[in-house]
Amino acid sequence: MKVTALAAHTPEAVRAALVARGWDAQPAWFAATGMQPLVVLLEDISDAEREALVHWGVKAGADVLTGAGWALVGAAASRLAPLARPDRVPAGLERLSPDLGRLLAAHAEPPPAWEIAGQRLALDHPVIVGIINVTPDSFSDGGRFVAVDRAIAQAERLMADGCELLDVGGESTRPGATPVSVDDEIARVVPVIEQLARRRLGPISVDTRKAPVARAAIAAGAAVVNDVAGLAFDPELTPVVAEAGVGVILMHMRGTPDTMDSLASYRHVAAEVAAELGQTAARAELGGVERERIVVDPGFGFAKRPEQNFRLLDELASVVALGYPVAVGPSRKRFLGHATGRPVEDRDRATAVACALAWERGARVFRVHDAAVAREALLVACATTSSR
Ligand code: PMM
Repeated sequence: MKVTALAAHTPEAVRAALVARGWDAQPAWFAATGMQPLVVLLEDISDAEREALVHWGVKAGADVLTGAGWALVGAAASRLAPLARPDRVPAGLERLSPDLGRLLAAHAEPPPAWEIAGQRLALDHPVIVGIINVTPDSFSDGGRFVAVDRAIAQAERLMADGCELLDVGGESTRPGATPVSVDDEIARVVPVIEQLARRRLGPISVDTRKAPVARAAIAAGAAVVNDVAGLAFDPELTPVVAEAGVGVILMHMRGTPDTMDSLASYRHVAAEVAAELGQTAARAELGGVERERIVVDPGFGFAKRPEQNFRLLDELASVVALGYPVAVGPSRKRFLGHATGRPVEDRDRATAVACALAWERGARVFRVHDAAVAREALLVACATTSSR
C-alpha cells in the first residue's frame, strides 16, 4: 500500500488526483470542491436549533461545537449541502438554509466578473487598480495644470504596468487629515478624470465618500465609485451609484478617519468585519445597486491595529464567503511597515507579497501605488493557484 497526503487547502489537489485516474474535468472539479472542508460559525441560534445541529452532526459525521446562542460546524462542503436545501434540511434547522445556501454557492462558484459602467472586468486573473492621488500640495505649489499633468503621467505609467482601473482620489482619509470641501474635491478630481477619459486612459474609478463629487466624476467619465465609508457617510451616494449603473467598491471601516483608531476593538476581527461588510452590501442592494456591480473591501488600516490587519488578511476567506468579489488595498500601509521595519516609501515589495497572499485567499481586485512589482507577485500567485 502507498499513502500520500494531498493538499487540503485547495480543491486542485483532489481534482488532479481524480483526473489522473481518468475522471472527466467537470465531475472531478465538483467532487473536489465537495470534499473541501468548511467551517461555519452560526450565531443567534436557539437551544432547540443547537440540539438539532448536534443530532445532525453525529449522524452526518460533522464536527459541532456549541455554546449559548452559537455553534461551530465543521464538515466537507458536500456534507453541509443538505442543510442548505429546503427539501432536505432536518426538522428544526430550516432557518439555516438560505444563508448557508448562499455561502455554499459562493464557495462552489465565485463571481466570474465585475460589472462597471459600460464594461465587465473578468475576475479569472488579478485586476490591478492603480492609485492616482490628486494631492493638495499640487495646488499650493502650482495650480491645476501641474496636478493634471502629473496625474496623466502617473496614469500612463500605471496602465503600462498592467492596471485595469485607475482610482482617482482628492481627499486624504488618513487620521487627522484636513477635511476637504465638496467644491475643492470636485476641483481636484474632475479635471484629472476629464483628461484621462479624453485620452482613453482607464476605466476610471473615483475614490470619494460624497454624492456631489461622485456625480461630477461620473459625468466626467468615471465608471466606478470607490467609497471607503461603504456608502454610510453620505446617504445621497447610494441612489447616485444605483441610477448611474457604475461599479462600486464598498470598503469596511468604523466611524470616520478621525474616530476610527478608537474603534479598532474586535473579539474576532475577520468574522466581525465580514458581518459588517455583509450588512453594508445588503443595504446597497436594498438601495437599488445591482449585485453584479458590487465589490467589497476589508479596509486594511481603517479602524484596525497592525495585528488585526494581519489576522484579517489571513482569514480573508470570511469576507470572500459573502459571495461578492473582494478588493484589497494594503499598499504601503503602516501594518506592512510594522512587520518589515520599512518606511512608507519602501513598502512596495511588502505590498506585493500581501497582494499575493490575498489572491491565494480569494481576493481578485488589488489597489496599489506601484503596479509593476505587485503585478509580478500576482502573476506568480495566479499561475500557482490556477492550474486548470
Ligand atoms: N485605502 C486608502 C484609500 N482608499 N480604497 C479602498 N477600496 N481600499 C483601501 O484600502 C483604501 C482605499 C488609503 O490609502 P492611500 O491614502 O494610500 O490611498
